[in-house]
Formats: sequence, C-alpha cells, structure tokens
Amino acid sequence: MATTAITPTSTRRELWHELAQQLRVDSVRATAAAGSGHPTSAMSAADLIAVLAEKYLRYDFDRPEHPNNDHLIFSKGHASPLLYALYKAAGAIDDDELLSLRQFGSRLEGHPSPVLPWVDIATGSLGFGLPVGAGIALAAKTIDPRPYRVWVLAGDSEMAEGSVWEAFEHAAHWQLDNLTVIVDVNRLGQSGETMHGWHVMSYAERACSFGWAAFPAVSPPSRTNRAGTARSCPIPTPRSPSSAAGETCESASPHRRRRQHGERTSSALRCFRATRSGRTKRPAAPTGKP
Ligand SMILES: Cc1ncc(C[n+]2csc(CCOP(=O)(O)OP(=O)(O)O)c2C)c(N)n1
Ligand SMILES: [Mg+2]
Repeated sequence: MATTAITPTSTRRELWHELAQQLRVDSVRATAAAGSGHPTSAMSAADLIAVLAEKYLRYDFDRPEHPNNDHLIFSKGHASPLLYALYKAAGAIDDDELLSLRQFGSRLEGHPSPVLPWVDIATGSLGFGLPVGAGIALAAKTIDPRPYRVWVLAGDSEMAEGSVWEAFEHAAHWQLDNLTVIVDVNRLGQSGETMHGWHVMSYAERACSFGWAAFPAVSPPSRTNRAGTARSCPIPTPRSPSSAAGETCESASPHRRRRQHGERTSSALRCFRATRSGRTKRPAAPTGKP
C-alpha cells in the first residue's frame, strides 16, 4: 500500500479547523453543564470528525430512516458529547438540548443510544462498534444492497480489544470496501499511555496486514508525525475496507496532561468560549430513492 497524506487546501483546512473548534467548544459546554462526561476524549477526535462531516459523511438528518444514509458509529461511545455537538452543527438538535446532556429524561445520554433517531446501536462498551459496523456494511453488500458507507470512530486504547481485530479479519474477508474505521490516536487510554503511543504507523501497518487500506493522518496539520516516515504496506485490493489512523491530542484543551478520565474541564470552557463560532454545518444528504 502506498500511504496517503491528507493535504487540504488552506481554505478548506480553515473550514475544518473552525468546525472542529466549534465541536470542541460545544463538547466542553455540554459536559460542563452536565458536571460530568468525557470532554477530553471528545475534543481529541474533533478534527477527525470535522473533516468526516464536512467532506465525506452523507446523511440526511431530517430523514434518519433513509436507507441510503451513511452510518456513523461512535465505538468510543464515551465521546458522545462530540457526536451531540455534531448533531447540533448539523441542525438536528438545538443548543438547549445539547446542554441537557446526561440529565434525567434527556435523549442525550452519557453514551449514545438509539433513543436518538440517528444512532444505530448503543455504544460505550469498547470493542463493540466495529464488529457491529462490519455487520451493517456486510448487509449493504449482501441482503439489502445499498450505497451507504459505514464510519466507525474508535479509540486507540480500544484497539487493544480482541473483538476489534476479529472484525478487521471478517471485514477484509468479505471485502467490505464500504467500511471505514477512524482511529483517534490520542496516545492515551483510561489511565495512561497506550502500547503504541503516538505511533500512527503501528496502527496503519496492522490494518494493512489484515488486508485493509490504511491512511495515516496527522492532526492538527501543523504538527509533525512522531512516527516518522510512512513505510509501505502490501497493496490492498480495490475492495479492501479502509482505516484512517489520526494522530490527535487531548490537549486540544489547555492542559498538556490528561486530566482525570471523564472529568469536566471548566478551565477549558473558559478558554474556548472566546473562539466559539455560531456557524452551523449541514452535511450532504444521501442520494437515491428510499
Ligand atoms: C469493554 C470496556 N472496558 C472498559 C471500559 C472503560 N473505559 C471507558 S473509556 C476507557 C478508555 C478508552 O481509551 P481510548 O479508547 O483510547 O479512548 P479515548 O478516551 O482516549 O478517546 C475505558 C477503559 C469500557 N467502556 N468498555
Ligand atoms: Mg485514547
């Protein structure tokens, strides 16, 4: 495989950056209002989700039942504030609902659940989202042919779950080229550094060895890839599933160190309020008849 670097134009990069900042701000606002949540886990993936939402995701939030909608699965379900911030950016929920996160009776639970029409499955048990995502992708290839793509956001510590690699193997076997896993390589698990740290290529090479295409990405764009020069992997088949491992940073909050896992970040809230943008973004609708 020849690895591919993401090199957006400056204008588009600015758009992604602005959207990512908005997602971060709203993640922090929601968790601060709740008094709990996982703001840093949400913030680290904001750049990845901003690019996905602006450029790739095809989803009609007004018609969540549309069978051609893409599927977005937050396998790292504890980053739900980021998902809810995306819903707000897409105009699917309003600010009041965003700030109802984790309150009794709110649809915005601590982890995503299908009480929301845009959520396929309840996630939060790590290692669960990709196997289910592979199943949804397989359905589109076999029993109900559909043009949708399945996008799974996984944590880097989550990649230590064996079920993830079972799904990798099955997805390659079934040539699920409609499945993409995005790995948020923020270097940290619940209580410390992961086995592979920021070595994005470790994840990419593993994905390649399972017959997937891999696209290592560095984020934010100004930072260099600590993993060094990308090495080649065997060329995947045109029908390979794909993975994007993005180097990210939980210290997209003002704190270089990770705070207590799940702790709210009130000081981060103060910092990011200044950069908050009211702009909203609606991802493209899918095409085709239901
Ligand atoms: C199967 C399972 N084991 C343990 C947990 C508890 N847990 C919640 S978040 C977390 C750390 C996740 O780290 P990572 O996947 O890297 O996500 P990050 O928070 O860094 O984005 C753990 C161990 C869980 N949710 N599910
Ligand atoms: Mg992590």
